[in-house]
Amino acid sequence: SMKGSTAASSPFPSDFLFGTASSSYQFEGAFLTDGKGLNNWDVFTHDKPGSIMDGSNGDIAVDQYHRYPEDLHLMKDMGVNAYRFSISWARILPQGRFGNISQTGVEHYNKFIHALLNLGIQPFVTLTHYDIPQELEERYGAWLSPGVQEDFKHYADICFKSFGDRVRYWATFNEPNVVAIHGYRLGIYPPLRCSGLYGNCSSGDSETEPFIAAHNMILSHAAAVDIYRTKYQKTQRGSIGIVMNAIWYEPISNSLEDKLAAERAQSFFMNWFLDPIIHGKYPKEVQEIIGNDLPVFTEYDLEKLKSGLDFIGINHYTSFYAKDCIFSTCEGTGASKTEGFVSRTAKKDGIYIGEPTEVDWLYVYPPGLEKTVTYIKERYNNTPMFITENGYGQMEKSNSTNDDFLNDFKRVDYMRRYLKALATTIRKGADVRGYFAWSLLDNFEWLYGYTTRFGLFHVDYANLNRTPKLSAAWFRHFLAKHKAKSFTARA
Ligand code: GBH
Repeated sequence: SMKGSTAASSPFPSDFLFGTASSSYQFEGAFLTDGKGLNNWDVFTHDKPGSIMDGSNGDIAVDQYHRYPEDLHLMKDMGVNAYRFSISWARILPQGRFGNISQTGVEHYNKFIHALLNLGIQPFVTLTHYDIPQELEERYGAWLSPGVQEDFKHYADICFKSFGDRVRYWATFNEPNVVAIHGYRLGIYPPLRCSGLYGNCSSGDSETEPFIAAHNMILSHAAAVDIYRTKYQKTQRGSIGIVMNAIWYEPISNSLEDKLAAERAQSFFMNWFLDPIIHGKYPKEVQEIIGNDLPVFTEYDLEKLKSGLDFIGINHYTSFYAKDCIFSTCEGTGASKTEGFVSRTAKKDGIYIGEPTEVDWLYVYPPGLEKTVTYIKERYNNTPMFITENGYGQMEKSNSTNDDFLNDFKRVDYMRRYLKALATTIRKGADVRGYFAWSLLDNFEWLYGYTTRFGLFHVDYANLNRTPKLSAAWFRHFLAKHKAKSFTARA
């Protein structure tokens, strides 16, 4: 039998955070309400509605800006003890550091945080989840310029000062790896920069700009952590980390070449950010392959990077196979230098890595969660981790009815199996401290608009009514069982 626990006890520690995750642009709506400035996603969705599957935008989204009291009660009833959300930078600083703080913006989040704490729900706050003030793009090209580090530091400082007495968990970025790749290599997220075989952008350079943007994001993270450590952490006693998108890459064969390819896939996707922040340097493979196109950290930068982080946030949904494209040819897959000469596929010998879903990038492979956590645990010396997102999406069809969505037994099955895999890694010693389901509600799913639903609660877009799906009831039951068991374990 297991050390320190009984058969009846929960594998999740009693202070484990269980919640749902969200982001400002996908949830809030309230487009220009109370002095909010324009952000990059406002401008993108308004200028290029054809880029979004249903031509929609986040102007109203699910109106959480106004409807949060109802949403907090849904959470409370479900029995969660934490909520992950992001602050809209342009609501706090409509013009970045080139204008004033919006007091109404600050007040909104004060009320919001207060309401969460009143219900015993811990705020887990992300500073930027893809959306940034448009002003920064227009002034100097945002992430492409070192000037952005000053802006991010200024913004972070205001957030720590305004909310830090009540916030225990801060994440600097949500998925900076996705921003760098989608915004500067593929050119499909703002600021839509790319070149060559990657897309048909009018400007950008897919081979160099992703690395410049990433470099400035890494240094912006470091600047924010540095200011938290020097000015706030001693008195506020919170922790600060970063949230990465983490895909499990399974070598497509047992060959050494494919094993190395899977390792390179991690280095070009995740370690690209975590290595500099935790180990003070870019991964060896990235240095070797990108060479002179990889920006270099100065002595001053290296000093700042020593601030590191307190936890790693992991957004994990899916797994893929990785195939080597250095020693073998990968014709037609576009797996070039910029992604480390790895090609990613969902199938091996005609069989999917996990059950495909209605979402074209999402395959159900629960062992991928355990393998990802173990990989991060080993590479980063068991730094505390949170599963900051995990979830299952379903597509709206022309003949869909609300009932098709409410009876979401496939989402229940997904969550049950992924949580079981998480329990296994925790039993084996991984220091994972929380799990956030993506998402509380159906919401604005970026390029997929409102056509893809990830919520535990269904949103009827005709009236914004929220209705629990089977998964909400299941999660509630799961949490009650966990609480009972952790109580037994402590008793
Ligand atoms: C997360 O991104 C986001 O943090 C969250 O805002 C979002 O709503 C949620 O997932 C659900 O999508 O290039 O083949 O990967 C997950 C990472 C990155 C997955 C973009 C979908 C596009 C297809 N996402 N990706 S692919």
